[in-house]
Amino acid sequence: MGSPDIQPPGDQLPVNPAAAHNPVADGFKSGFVSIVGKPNVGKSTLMNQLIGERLSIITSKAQTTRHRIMGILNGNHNGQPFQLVYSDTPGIIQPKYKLHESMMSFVRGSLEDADVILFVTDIFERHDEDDVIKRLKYANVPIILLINKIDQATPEEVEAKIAYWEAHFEVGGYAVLEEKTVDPDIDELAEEHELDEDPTDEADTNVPGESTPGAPRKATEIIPISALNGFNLDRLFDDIVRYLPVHPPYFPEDELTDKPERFFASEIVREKIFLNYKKEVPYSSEVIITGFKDREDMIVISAEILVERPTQRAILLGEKGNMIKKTGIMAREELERFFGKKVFLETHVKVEPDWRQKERMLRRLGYDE
Ligand SMILES: Nc1nc2c(ncn2[C@@H]2O[C@H](COP(=O)(O)OP(=O)(O)OP(=O)(O)O)[C@@H](O)[C@H]2O)c(=O)[nH]1
Ligand SMILES: [Mg+2]
Repeated sequence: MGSPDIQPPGDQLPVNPAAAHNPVADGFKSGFVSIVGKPNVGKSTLMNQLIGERLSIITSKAQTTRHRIMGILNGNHNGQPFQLVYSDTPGIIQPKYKLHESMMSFVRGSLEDADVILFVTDIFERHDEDDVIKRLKYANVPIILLINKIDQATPEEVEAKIAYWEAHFEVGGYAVLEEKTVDPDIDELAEEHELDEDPTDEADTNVPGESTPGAPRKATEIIPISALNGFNLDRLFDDIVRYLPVHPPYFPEDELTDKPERFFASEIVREKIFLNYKKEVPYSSEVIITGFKDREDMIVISAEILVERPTQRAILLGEKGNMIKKTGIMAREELERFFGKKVFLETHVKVEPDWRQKERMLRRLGYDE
């Protein structure tokens, strides 16, 4: 997951200087930084780079992230003690399943909490970000517009994209628009187009982008970045800390994330499914950790993989179980890196028809906010 220099959670936590003195009196800064945008633009890659940990899974397929995942960073920037609470979020799409509705509610929650918004765009993306812009409409906090993946672009292409955004998203300072709130009916406002690569979705995609009527479009600035190579992330970090409000820390200094170890175990197995299977199989799969025993010598993990149809189960298993075996080995290796410990992983594949549409099932899988 993410950058190669990742250590198990907790190993690299910087010391929180606030612990030593009164955080408020010292002008301690703390706040929520929400990373939003279309699917596949590099949100998870960016969060992992910004916190220096592989918290979020990353694949080349759209809709990899299904949850809001917080990554917490404590530190001291040029004498300024801070705690940053990043939120990686699912890419914004037009919901087709109850699963998608939950995913979009995670985006909404993260925008409601945000003190700073990172609006991530992809240098090669067609101009269809209007549904993201609609969600930013009522955000009364600094918005930093990021043009990602510029490692693949020429300077001219970067200039052209900056000019495009300057024409389509007002830049400079940030306006106090209204009360900091998100439109409760925002889902109904969402555009009909999306960047959805799930082939089981029947909707037509990418209805040509129309302009958003009456939406205030203000960004504090536009920064071209490469989340993958770390280009311009220092500059971005300076700005994030600058815009953070003075506030005591929200989380204890030794907390790295809001999610438990089991969550990361299930995400790692899911990532390997996204990497090893094509078409609808990754999108129809979900992973439940049914057992997690942290023993002295190793962690023993049992994972149940849900699919929607018997044919998908057959694909997941592969001939003589060779595909699930390969996936299991890849997952185990990654789990051992992540937890810094030997792992024994057993997997079961189970058919759960239409789990993406079943509210009770989704609740059990953690898709409620
Ligand atoms: N060349 C290049 N590729 C990048 C960069 N950032 C991300 N990627 C790639 O883009 C793909 C998607 O990255 P993710 O971080 O999973 O994107 P995401 O926005 O979190 O995607 P969803 O979770 O599906 O919404 C992966 O193949 C990444 O390696 C970048 O700066 N440069
Ligand atoms: Mg992601």
